[in-house]
Amino acid sequence: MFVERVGRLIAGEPGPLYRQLERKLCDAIDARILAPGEALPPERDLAAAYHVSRVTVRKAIDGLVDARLLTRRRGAGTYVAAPIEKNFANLSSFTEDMEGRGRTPSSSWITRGTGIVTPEEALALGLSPGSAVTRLSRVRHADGISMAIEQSSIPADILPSADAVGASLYATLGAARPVRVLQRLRAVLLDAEEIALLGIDGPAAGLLIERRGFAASGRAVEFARSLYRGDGYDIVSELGGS
Ligand code: 16G
Repeated sequence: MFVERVGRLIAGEPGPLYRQLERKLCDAIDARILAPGEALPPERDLAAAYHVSRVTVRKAIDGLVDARLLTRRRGAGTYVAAPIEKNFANLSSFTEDMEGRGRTPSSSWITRGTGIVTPEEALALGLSPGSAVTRLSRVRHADGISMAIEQSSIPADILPSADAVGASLYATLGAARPVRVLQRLRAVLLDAEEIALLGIDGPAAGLLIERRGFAASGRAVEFARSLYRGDGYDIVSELGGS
């Protein structure tokens, strides 16, 4: 059925077979015959269905993974890419962002706890040395797919324990959540630990956002490092307008 949807390869057409297969898949993705998020059949099934070698299938898929039209999930196969459109200039939480796009957010904890501020946290949060902060470190998922690694430090008098945080940090902070942020963004190459936490194949690029969030009172309430996977997001912004 897959071959009927995507189209057959034409014998005798010039150029390598993998290019022809790559083009067919690309056209089917463009025309939404293959839907965002849809799983491709395993390589061996595609090779059998198209009467080509697995090497040919792999080369065609590699080209489309490089072009970000397909994504490979370790141990789970190949999927049509479904990047999240994110406006990094807004103040929404990860949970709100995902729910607004009809995706189901979830998180897995890496670490959480309360400790004494590091000099960097003290500076970012305007705290005196020796003050306590609560730290959370989470892998964030959309529909079970890893999207980002997020680390947040919150003054402990605002969030005494990370155990109070359920699905959403900002929901827990309530009226103390940030309403203004200062942030810097930078492209990074993910290290081996980050690749393992996200469960993706390396080498991979990411977008690192460092944020200081201020509550309505003007107080710095969050110092956060969010590492977004490069193939998971399209950055969008609206400029000008009335
Ligand atoms: C966003 C924030 C992050 C915050 C999180 C709270 C950026 C770059 N980062 O991901 O600083 O901790 O939302 O999400 O926007 P939550 O309420 O779902 O836990």
